Amino acid sequence: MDFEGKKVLVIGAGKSGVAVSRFVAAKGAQVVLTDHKDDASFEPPLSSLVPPEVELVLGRYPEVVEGSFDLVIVSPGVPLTITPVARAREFGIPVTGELELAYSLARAPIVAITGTNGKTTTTTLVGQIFADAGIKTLVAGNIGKPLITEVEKYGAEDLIVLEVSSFQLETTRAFRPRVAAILNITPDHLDRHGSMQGYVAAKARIFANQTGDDYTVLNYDDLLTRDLASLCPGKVIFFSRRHNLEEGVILHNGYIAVREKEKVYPVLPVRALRIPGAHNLENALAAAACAWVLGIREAQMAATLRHFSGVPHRLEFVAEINGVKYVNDSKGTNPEASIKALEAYDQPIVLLAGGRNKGNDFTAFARVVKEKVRLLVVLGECAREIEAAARAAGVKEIIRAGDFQDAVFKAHRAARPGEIVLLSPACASWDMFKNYEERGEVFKQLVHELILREMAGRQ
Ligand code: UMA
Repeated sequence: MDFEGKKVLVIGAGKSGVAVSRFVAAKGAQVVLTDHKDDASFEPPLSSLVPPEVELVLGRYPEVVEGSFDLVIVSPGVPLTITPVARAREFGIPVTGELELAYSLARAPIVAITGTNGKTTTTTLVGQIFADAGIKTLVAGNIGKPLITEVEKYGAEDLIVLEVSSFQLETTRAFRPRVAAILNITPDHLDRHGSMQGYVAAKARIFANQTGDDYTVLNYDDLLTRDLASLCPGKVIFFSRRHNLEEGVILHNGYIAVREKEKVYPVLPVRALRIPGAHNLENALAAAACAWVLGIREAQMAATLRHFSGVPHRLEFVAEINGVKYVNDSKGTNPEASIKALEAYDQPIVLLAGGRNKGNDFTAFARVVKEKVRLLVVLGECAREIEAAARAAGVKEIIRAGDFQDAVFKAHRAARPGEIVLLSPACASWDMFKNYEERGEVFKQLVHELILREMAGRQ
């Protein structure tokens, strides 16, 4: 693609928009980067992130008229219904996304992973399997690193493992991964996609351009995902936690195993996995399927699966103090995510929950708390709301914390050997922290402080 002298409008000045603006500007395009937020909302200032030749139009969108731009690149979080996109389409100006643009420059084969839940863990795991197998591997996409930033550094012998979202898939045209995986589909982002049908259709774009030489990995246990098999142009590889499929990645005599009709290749005992919970087992099965179709053998996969301990802030094991395990699930920013976290454990839990409610209802969450939690420590802006929901569900042991440190220390004092102290707030962090990452980091620091105190106490 020749960008020299081309007029390019980039909409949305987040990670994706900044990366793509820098890229096309470096290729000689005249770039306008626009965002509906004004200049003061950007920290650090946008001017420090993009070269001076990128024109910034902030707090409003520039007018799009015939001939004003040669190309419009829309950030994933920007709905395609906004005026400048509609105008561009009216005037026949091509509209694309960062993923599609980066894809057109990719020389390495791509493994692309989507799904409502588990994308980040599975993408990280697949990337790790290939990296451990000695293949130069780029892990990028929705995971937080726009593909465009490094796509050109990877050649035909290397591999790209991409987390892709329904938002990114909406603007794809030619995107054709060698392996496409859909982990599961449950209602999400329906405000953007209009309906469940729209959401599934966006997800299905991941395999739309595949051919018979490519592979599509699908979750057999998830009916919506299973049913997509009939639409796949590529070879379908199912994974299943519940069914003993004749072909696919399954559970066999307590092992994760690849089955090809009567041949079964055991990979690793399920109990050797370090990532907890049924949903993580599905992530591991999916990862094994992606690796297998590209020639990774059982022993190589097992070596990675055995050591993989997940991604930061998601059921992240922090430490064990006096027989109590501390787990950071700061990424649990909504009730559904925290329900999954609670369901991942069989041991009694001391749960730290609360923060800023993003408009969610805590009733279903409170029911799972009743079942799984021995002691609930509530904190943050919506502490009372969570407490009320928990009491209504019959939870008796609840304590309120003054601040975040108080919550961690109270949990520590109350926890008994064999229990898990779990930070999974079911809320956003913004009442106390910049983001969930910061909240998780502070949790880990406090746990380490507790370890030091325990050690000092023993001396
Ligand atoms: N904006 C507008 N107009 C709008 C909407 C947004 O100008 O109508 C502006 C916002 O003011 C903001 C910018 O657009 O400044 C944000 O763009 P963005 O939402 O696309 O966010 P990025 O920072 O570019 O991050 C995106 C992905 N975000 C979304 O899809 C919402 C990141 O995924 C991804 O890591 C990053 O590109 C790199 O590829 C995050 C995400 O939440 C993790 N993804 C969703 C999910 O996983 O469920 C889809």
